[in-house]
Amino acid sequence: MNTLLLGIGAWDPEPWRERFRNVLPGWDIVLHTEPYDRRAVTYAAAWKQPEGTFSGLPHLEAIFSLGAGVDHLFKDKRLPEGVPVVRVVDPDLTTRMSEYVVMHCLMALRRVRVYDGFQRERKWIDLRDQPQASDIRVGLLGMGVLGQDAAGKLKAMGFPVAGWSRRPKQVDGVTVHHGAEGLDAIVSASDILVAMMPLTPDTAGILNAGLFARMPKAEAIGGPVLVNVGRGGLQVEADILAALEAGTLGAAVLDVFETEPLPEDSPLWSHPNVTVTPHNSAISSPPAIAAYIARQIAAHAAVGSLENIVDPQHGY
Ligand code: NDP
Ligand code: OXD
Repeated sequence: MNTLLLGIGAWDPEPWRERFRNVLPGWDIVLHTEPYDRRAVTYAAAWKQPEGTFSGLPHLEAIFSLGAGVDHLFKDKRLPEGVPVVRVVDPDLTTRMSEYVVMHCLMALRRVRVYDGFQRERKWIDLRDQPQASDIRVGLLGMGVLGQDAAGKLKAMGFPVAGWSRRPKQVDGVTVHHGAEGLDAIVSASDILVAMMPLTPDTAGILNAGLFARMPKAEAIGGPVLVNVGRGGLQVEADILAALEAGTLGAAVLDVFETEPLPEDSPLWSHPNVTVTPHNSAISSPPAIAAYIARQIAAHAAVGSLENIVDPQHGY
């Protein structure tokens, strides 16, 4: 019997087993925590699996991440070489991510947190010096599927948008910088910086004190704003807190963290200029993800094709 192995470390795997049973009738859906025939496994799906889950599977054809990111897979030193790794690309996820990014850029523009504070203190204060969206530059670190969608929607709201990618890239109406040499150009010209890139050896810890110090003063919105929806490993949280204290950063909107769930004693929870969300800026429907993976398995079995394979050399 065809077997799909689920290597799910961070969530309850049983609802996933049920979803896959619905879309892969006749398949055996097994969990890494239970006994199963390793020779029967042809495909695997994963979210934060334990190290070595996918080694010693002689007939494994492909591994599917249950999310858009694949850093959880590539940090497994025993990931089998030569087996394609596929990530989620889903229009629903992309739309939700753009909603989050546009919403937080608008909230920063309109000083929503500041007015919330005034309201709590029953203070009728009008800051008056209201900038326009066209005054506030948004830089998107990462111009892939998510970055490009957000860029279009931010532009529609009137924000000047620039992007940053690893390789040179043409995107209509957006200046895209690239590579290490392009980083300074985008950082020094972004009042709001949105990290929408994968966690790889090249990007780990990139959101640090040195980078915040290069951002403009962005006085019109009370200081430059960092938004991180990529991965927690991109940011140095101690540097974010220090930059907020020093005024180098005006605010931070964080959906992802060095440690998830964010530990209860993290000072980020209670900082007045930090917004914390629980890695849900862009959740997508689990049944839609199971259906997407089942479609890919059918196409691969029939004609050998797979979409959205990641490049193991670059880790995304
Ligand atoms: P893509 O692979 O489509 O895009 C990644 C972008 O990052 C590309 O533009 C790529 O450059 C750029 N990039 C990668 N490495 C570097 C580097 N070293 N220097 C400069 N740019 C780099 O991914 P998606 O847009 O679909 O997703 C991005 C990330 O968002 C995911 O990897 C995941 O970590 C995160 N995510 C978070 C979610 C959440 O709920 N918080 C939900 C979904 C995704 P190039 O174009 O040259 O390849
Ligand atoms: C992710 C996702 O990769 O939720 O974070 O898809």
